[in-house]
Amino acid sequence: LKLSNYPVFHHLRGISVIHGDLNVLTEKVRAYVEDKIDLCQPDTIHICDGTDRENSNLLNLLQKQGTIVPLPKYQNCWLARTNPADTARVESKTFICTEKKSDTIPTPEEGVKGSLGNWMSPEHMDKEVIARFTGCMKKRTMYVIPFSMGPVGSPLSKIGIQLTDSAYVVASMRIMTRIGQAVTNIMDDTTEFVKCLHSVGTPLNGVVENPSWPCDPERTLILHKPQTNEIVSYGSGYGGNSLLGKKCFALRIGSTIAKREGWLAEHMLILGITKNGKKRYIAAAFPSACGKTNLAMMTPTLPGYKVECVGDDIAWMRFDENGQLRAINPENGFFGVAPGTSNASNPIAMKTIFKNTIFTNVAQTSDGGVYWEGMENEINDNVEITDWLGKPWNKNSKTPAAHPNSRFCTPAKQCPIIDPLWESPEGVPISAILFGGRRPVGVPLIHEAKNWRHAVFMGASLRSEATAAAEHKGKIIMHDPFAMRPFFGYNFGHYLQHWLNMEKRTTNLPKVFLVNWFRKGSDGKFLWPGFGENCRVLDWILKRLDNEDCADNTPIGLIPKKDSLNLEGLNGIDMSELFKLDAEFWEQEINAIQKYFEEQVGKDLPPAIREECDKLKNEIKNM
Ligand code: GTP
Ligand code: SPV
Ligand code: MN
Repeated sequence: LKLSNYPVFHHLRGISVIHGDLNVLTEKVRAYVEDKIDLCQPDTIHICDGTDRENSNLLNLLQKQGTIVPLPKYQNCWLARTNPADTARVESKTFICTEKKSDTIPTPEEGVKGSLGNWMSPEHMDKEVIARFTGCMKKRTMYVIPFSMGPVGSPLSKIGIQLTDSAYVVASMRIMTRIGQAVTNIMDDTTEFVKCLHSVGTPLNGVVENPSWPCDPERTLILHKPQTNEIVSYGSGYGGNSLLGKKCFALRIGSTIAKREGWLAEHMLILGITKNGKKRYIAAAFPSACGKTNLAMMTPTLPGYKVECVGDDIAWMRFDENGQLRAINPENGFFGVAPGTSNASNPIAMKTIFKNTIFTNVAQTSDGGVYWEGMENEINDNVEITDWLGKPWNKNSKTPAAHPNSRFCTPAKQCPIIDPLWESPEGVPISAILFGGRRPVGVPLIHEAKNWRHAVFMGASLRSEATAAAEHKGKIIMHDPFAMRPFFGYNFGHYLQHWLNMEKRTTNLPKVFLVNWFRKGSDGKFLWPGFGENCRVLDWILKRLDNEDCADNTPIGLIPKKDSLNLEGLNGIDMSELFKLDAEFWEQEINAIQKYFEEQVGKDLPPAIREECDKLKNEIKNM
């Protein structure tokens, strides 16, 4: 296997560099790599250059190892099947490491188990790291991935160096971030970078059960040390645990940097919407698997509207010198939920994902394509289907064909409606922020925050049905403040104060709304058609941005005045059910939120949020 045209006589700590040029690494990067070579003891080193040729060599290698299979129905598409024990983020094994516990998580009430993140001491972290990483890359290659979150060289971008023993991770990072020469070219000895160490690991007994997808689920651990901008992830190859630029860097470490530097790192999509030639940008925070990718790529059903996509998962936002909030998407690709994606629900995604894409844990068709729940009308009746576990599957099977958290990993630039400014170094101007979640009961289709404090309270109170994106079982309603619960890099109480402080940075705050596409009727069916029809809700938001008098005040916020939500051409919408405000429901809701704040955030809860809570409680009494 000829891996490169680089000479093979370079060594680092006595280990051969089999690909790439050592000289592109700065002193600081080299010192970091050497330190981790001593710890992990790889057989060989591969310094990623990001070239097409490197990529096709890695894909060949992965195919030879049986990690991926080609999907000949499409162009340069691949299917990876993970170990069935390694299919989602593991929140219970994800920790933030700080000297003081209270820097990481609020102190819960006595006898209450904290649910706003996990803390570990740095000493404990060092012990756990040594136990897992010592010699963990023996007989393996250590890949060195220089990467940029955000357009290379943008003042808002940040650089990372990920070390990993997984070629799948390299191929995926190449799609999700900007990697290689473009990044090393702009680095010098003063360049700061986030240190990201990853190994898929080997179980303690030394037996790798599934050699095509090595992992160590029993000892999986994902650690973050904000003080030194360091991430260490062991035991899992699944995206959210292994593509360290994404949740670990862009959100957890990112939010701690953002706190220090006065900006926001959020679990938000960014979209541009044009109506009658006037364009606005909107950011929206929904919990995992709750509709960000779908909204970011929406095809509006109303004539005269155009939606363009800047990003589908993460926004880095700051107020510029004119007090305008600006956002960049730090990512370079979409790591999107596959099930439910179809030409009916998300035709734009369908036009994006059938070239240069790595699919993970979807089902496979006998004509060399993919299949998942929701694609029933997209495949030939005569094809045979193999499920994500590699077993024959048919429509009568009792288990799903694709894992509910199966994903596509696809380049953003392939999206036919990618926004012309999606790589703009200064970011796009944000006019509105949306929060949302899966609320089958009680929460109306849309309501608007009364002011900034109320908006922060709204984000803090966000709740949603659990999804397959993490290890939670069943469809319980979980608190998921700001859709960030799994991704806070520091104490949530301090995070709330940081958001409240934004009021001091500008006189031009974005308007804030809460949407719920998921309310159900007594028949158990969704009351709102969703997807492309969500443009009707965006249309109402645009009217509010233009200060149109189209909202009525209610105890929970502003809702559309009668007939102000454009329902033209849409039949059978039960508006009274969609917007019904039930006093009993809201009393329970505010009590649950108050209990959550008192138990989980306690003395770290900013007084302004406690006041908002009391205010709402009083207003609900008059409902
Ligand atoms: P992460 O990538 O996990 O952060 O999730 P995401 O928020 O990007 O989720 P995504 O857009 O992929 O949505 C996942 C699920 O929500 C899919 O099953 C979709 O079919 C469903 N969904 C998205 N939008 C709507 C909608 O407007 N109505 C309904 N009923 N379902 C929706
Ligand atoms: C999420 O779970 O919110 C995702 C997918 O966007 S992952 O990158 O795996 O976390
Ligand atoms: Mn996400």
